Order: sequence, then C-alpha cells, then structure tokens
Amino acid sequence: MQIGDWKAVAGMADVYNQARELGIETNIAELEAFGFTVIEPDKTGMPADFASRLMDKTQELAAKEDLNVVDLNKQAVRPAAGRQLFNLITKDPLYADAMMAPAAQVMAKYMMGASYRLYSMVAFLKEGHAIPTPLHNDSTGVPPPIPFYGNVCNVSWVLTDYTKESGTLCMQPGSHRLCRMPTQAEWPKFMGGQAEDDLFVPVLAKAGSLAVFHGNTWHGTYPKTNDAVRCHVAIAACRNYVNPAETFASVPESTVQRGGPEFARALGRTAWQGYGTEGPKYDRMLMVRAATGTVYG
Ligand SMILES: O=C(O)CCC(=O)C(=O)O
Ligand SMILES: [Fe+2]
Repeated sequence: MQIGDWKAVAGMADVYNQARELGIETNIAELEAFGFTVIEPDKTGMPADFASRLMDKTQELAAKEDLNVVDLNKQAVRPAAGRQLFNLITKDPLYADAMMAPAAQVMAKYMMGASYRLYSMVAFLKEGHAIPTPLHNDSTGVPPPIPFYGNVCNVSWVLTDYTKESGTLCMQPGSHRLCRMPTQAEWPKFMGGQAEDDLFVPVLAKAGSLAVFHGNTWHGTYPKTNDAVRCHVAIAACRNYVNPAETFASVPESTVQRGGPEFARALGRTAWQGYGTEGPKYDRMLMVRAATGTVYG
C-alpha cells in the first residue's frame, strides 16, 4: 500500500518509506517476528569498503589503547567475554559515519522512535578462543515488565564473518516478547544453564552486515573456538527519556558538524533535559512531544 505522511504515526511513515527504498522492509518483518535480523552488506546504504575501514580503525584504536583503561577488562567475571572498547563515538569521525549509515538510522528510528538518542557505541573484539557471553538482554537496570516497545536497541556493524565457530551472537527467537531478563536457568546448557541448546540460533552474518536486535531480545554468544579475529561495533540507541550509558560531551565539534543536525540531536546536543536554574527550553521540550503520544515519535 502507499504510505503517506500520516499524522497519527508522526515520523514513522518517513522511516518506513526509507526502509522500502533501501530494500530492508523484510528486515523489519523479521525483527518484529523474531526480535532480530541481519541486513546484508549491500543494503546498508554504505560503500562496499566501509566495514573494512571501520575494522582497520577499530584495530588501530585497540592497538593504541591500554587494556587497563577499561575497568571491565580487569574483572575475571564480567558481562561479556573478550575485550571491549567503549565510547567509540568520541574517538574517530568514522564512528559518526557508522551511526549515520542509512540502514542504521532507519532501524534505530524504527525501534526507538524519531526522538531516539545514542546510548553507547562499543566494540566487542575477540582474538583466540573465548568463553560464551551469558544470555541477557541489553535493557540494563530496567525492571520487568520491560515495555514491549523497548527502551534500548542494538544496531551492530559486524566487521568480520560471524559464524558459530567465531563466537557469533546467539539469539532466542521470539524472546523480545517476554519483556524481561532471562533467569540463569533459562540460559542454554552450553552456557551452563538448563535450557535446550536448540532453542537458540546463531546470527550468521558476513563482514559488513548489520545485526539488528530489539533491546528485549535474549542473546549471548557461542563459545569462540577458532583463532580468527572477531569484532562487531554495537551502536545502541535508546528512547528520548533514557539516560545514555556513555557521555558524548567530548565528541569534537568537527565530528558533530560532519554528522549534521540529526547526529547532534541524537547525541543530546538539543535535549531538553540537563537544565539548571533557567529551566528547560520550551522548543526543546516540544521536540519530544510526538514521543509522548506514540512509540513512533
Ligand atoms: O560479543 C559479545 O560478547 C556480546 C555482545 C553483546 O551482548 C551485544 O552486542 O549486545
Ligand atoms: Fe548484549
């Protein structure tokens, strides 16, 4: 059907039409049905060499950054196996390009509404063998029931070929409908839980794909059993009222300019929150009015 500029779903008609143009409407159907989807490299709207440039940059940062700068890297028991690099948006303008990629924008807005904000940008980098990352959803600190529409979502640039052997993400299809965190008993047996392993599926994705999932979807990773480098850059977006996990105050002005007004907005540069004695700016409050009415705003 033809989708017009429908007022009742302010913002969504535009996003939906962009999804059609990019050829990723089926990905939206998969996301709705299963809680996750994989967008093929040629549908991201980015040049063919983009993912390899992002991989090179991420490896360059990893080589430069002291492991101990990251607190979690010092913990024996931690949320995710392997190495993580945080706050990437502050580190290079290429990460702004990753976030503003047409398919990434469409999916973030589809899931978190037009007023979405950047929540975090984190690289999950593994070299050599790695134990599984335990089953979880990305809604840290949200008590059940998590709203069906989700408070966060994950749009991940897969930068190396993701296979079961390379320790790809492991999903429980349909779990986004449960609106809560899994209990330890609900983890698959291969993670030390009691659930049958065949309830879970690997995200199989070529380097350059976008793995996209709802913030309520139960996921973890398969054990990494090969020696290849394995990396994805997770762009987490959140709803306008969520306190982002990372601070973006130090993103250079030149990067903000490069990203444009929508990028600046998503980084909170025009957020109504965070005021002092002067109180909020009314025009900024009006920017989230549509979100008060519908999940699309
Ligand atoms: O790669 C991993 O170990 C975990 C990744 C993850 O949980 C995520 O991207 O949300
Ligand atoms: Fe996660």
